[in-house]
Amino acid sequence: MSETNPIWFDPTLCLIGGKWVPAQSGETLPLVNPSDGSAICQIARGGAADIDAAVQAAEAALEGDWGRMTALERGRIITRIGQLVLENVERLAVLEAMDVGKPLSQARADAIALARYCEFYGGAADKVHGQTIPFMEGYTVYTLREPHGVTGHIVPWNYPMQIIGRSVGAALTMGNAAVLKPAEEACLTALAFAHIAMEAGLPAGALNVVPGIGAEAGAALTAHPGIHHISFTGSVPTGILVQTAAAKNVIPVTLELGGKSPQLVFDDADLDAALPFLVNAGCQNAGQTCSASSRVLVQRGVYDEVKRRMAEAYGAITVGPAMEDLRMGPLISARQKEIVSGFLAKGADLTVAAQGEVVGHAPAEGAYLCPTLFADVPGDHALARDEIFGPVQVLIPFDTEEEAVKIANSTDYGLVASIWSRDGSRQMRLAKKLHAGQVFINNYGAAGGVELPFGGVGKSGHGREKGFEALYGFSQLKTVAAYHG
Ligand code: TXE
Repeated sequence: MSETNPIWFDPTLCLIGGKWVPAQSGETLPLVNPSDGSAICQIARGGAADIDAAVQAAEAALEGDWGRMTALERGRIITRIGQLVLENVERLAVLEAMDVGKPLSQARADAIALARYCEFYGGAADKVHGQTIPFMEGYTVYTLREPHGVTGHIVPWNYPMQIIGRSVGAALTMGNAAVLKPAEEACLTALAFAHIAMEAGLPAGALNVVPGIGAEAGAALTAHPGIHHISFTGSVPTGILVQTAAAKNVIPVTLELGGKSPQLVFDDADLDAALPFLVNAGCQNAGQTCSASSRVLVQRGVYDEVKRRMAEAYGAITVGPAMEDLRMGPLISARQKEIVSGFLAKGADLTVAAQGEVVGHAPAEGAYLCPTLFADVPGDHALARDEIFGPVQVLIPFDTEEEAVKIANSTDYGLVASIWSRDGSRQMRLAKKLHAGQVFINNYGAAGGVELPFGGVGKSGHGREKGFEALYGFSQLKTVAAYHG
């Protein structure tokens, strides 16, 4: 690689059993920079043979050094990975900005979050205990937390670093050996992370990375009989395929399938506090966030004011190349732009309250789209119910608390929700009533909190990642009942 090339490793290779090797087919795929449509580099087009080799390498790691390590030793390595990630934040941020199209400062925040996951899980490694269970006279009963074995991780393109941190980080912490299939649209930081992990002393085979197409490498991973657990983040249709494949091998899956997350703004809300969250939760990463708040439900008493202030904020949003670090970058690809444009067309009957602006010098080949705020949207409109996964938010007016809850709970999804109100009783009431895996009161997202269990209900998926809860998900409980008289 040349000195000016930000990719400091050979991106055409897979990591299998501690060695960097090409796909067995010798084939590669192009990675495209969504900011200008240019080719970044080639990546390996992994397939079933590479996945099989990766699973075998993971099995060997479980039989070898990695499987013999104590929790403390694993924790130290994972913490060291976190330290190296922190030392490489800028390099990782540049890769992610180039690959995903997210503004540089958002990519930097993702790299820091990846380090934070490693710190959190590295420190937690020797703090996950079994229990002793009081039982009949003559017995001693206790439980052991054991790894599943080989875990499969299918990661999307929107937050590669954060999703690798929460999923691979937790799986390694519990002593599993991981096979990671990053998204074909964006996999540079997955490869960089693997280089860093090896440098930190992770034993060969504990982490294997096979880039490739979903229907090829991804499907081979989910169907492989040597995989004991799969974590998947992505779309509902692919999640169904993943769960179906896992069912055939009778293995557990964690699915995080996005959402249509609402923010509920009541007449008594602190609007100054709410406004930045209302807009940012919809526009961050160009709306390509699983927990994006694409619906803002506003009580009539403050509806006009919220609409006016959100429209003002939208008018100030500038969109441009990721490296210029404006408020918003391009979408991940021309294909995603087409999907989101299709939704915008479905909103032709709606009122556009405001749009942001794509800077004039943004390359025509980039996947740019103006962020759009729709007002007065009926709760049952397609734009108010379907996941759009782009910079589009809808404003929905409501009169009563009951009506707000009914609209909020009316989609198939249930990932995140927030309540903006000063009424403590209402906060407690609605936190219970809202269908969501996470509810925020007078904030949105709690700054990403790696400590906070995360996952959905309904079509948003099942299982929990992040926090200690993920460590329980990436392990299984063995009960030992000893009779000693
Ligand atoms: O998702 P896919 P895509 C949603 C969002 C977006 C839509 C399409 O609405 O518009 O999905 O995006 C791998 N077996 N989300 O097409 O197909 C694939 O290689 C195994 C929400 O990118 O779900 C990639 O690594 N794996 C979401 C990953 O699955 C397969 C994030 C995600 O791809 C596979 C991304 C198969 N048959 C998209 N087919 C979120 N929850 O944040 C594909 N893959």
